[in-house]
Amino acid sequence: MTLDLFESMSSDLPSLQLLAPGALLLRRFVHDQGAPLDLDFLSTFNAVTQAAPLRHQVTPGGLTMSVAMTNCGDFGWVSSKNGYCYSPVDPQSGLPWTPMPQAWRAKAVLAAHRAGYGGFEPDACLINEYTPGAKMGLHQDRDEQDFSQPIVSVSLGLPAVFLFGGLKRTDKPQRIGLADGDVVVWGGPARLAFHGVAALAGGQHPVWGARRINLTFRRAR
Ligand code: MD3
Ligand code: FE
Repeated sequence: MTLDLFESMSSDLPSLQLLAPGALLLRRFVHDQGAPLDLDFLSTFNAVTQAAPLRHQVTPGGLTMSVAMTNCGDFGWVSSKNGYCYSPVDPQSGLPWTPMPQAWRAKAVLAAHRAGYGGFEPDACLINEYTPGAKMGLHQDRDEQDFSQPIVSVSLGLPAVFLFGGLKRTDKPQRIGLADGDVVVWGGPARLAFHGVAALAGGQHPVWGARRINLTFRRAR
């Protein structure tokens, strides 16, 4: 069930949809402040991914992920045959991750605030790149220390179908379309929900090309 908290009659009112208790969708929130932002996001993204390139990580089970990932911020989420963890350095270079861009952090903190989560202090930003066919299986995000802090996700580029399940892996997931500029804040009872992303369809986005980028802002430590 999707509950519209604000009717979309006035274009000045932000769209804020409750997906489930604790999970709020802010449609096109990234674009609220005008057009140039798209290209700012792209050039910042290019700088961050040049410092720490996107890479296909290996799961503890030995499978290579179809989603390419990198990070910025004080900590980055890394996976290897030995397990998952948040690391202060990029294992590929041995260097610290690029600092979280201030403009990105501010957007994420503002979105969390709008969704009712004041005092969000992200210290990690995981960057996921989906090309056509890439997907993410149902999982929980439990590598963070403080589950009272939400996760803020920003979708850019091609649209995707997000799978939003319950607290048990077997709960049937809702399918939610997420498009360029959509932001979702996952906190409270939604924080430990199972979730995933269906295989990305093909297409071309005018700014991002044939891919979807997802940024997730987290409090890791
Ligand atoms: C719901 N990424 O990186 S973001 C991930 O679109 C991840 O790339 C997906 O799941 C993506 O871990 C989904 C939305 C998201 C992120 C974290 C959540 C939804 C969540 C944590 C709890 C519940
Ligand atoms: Fe996740």
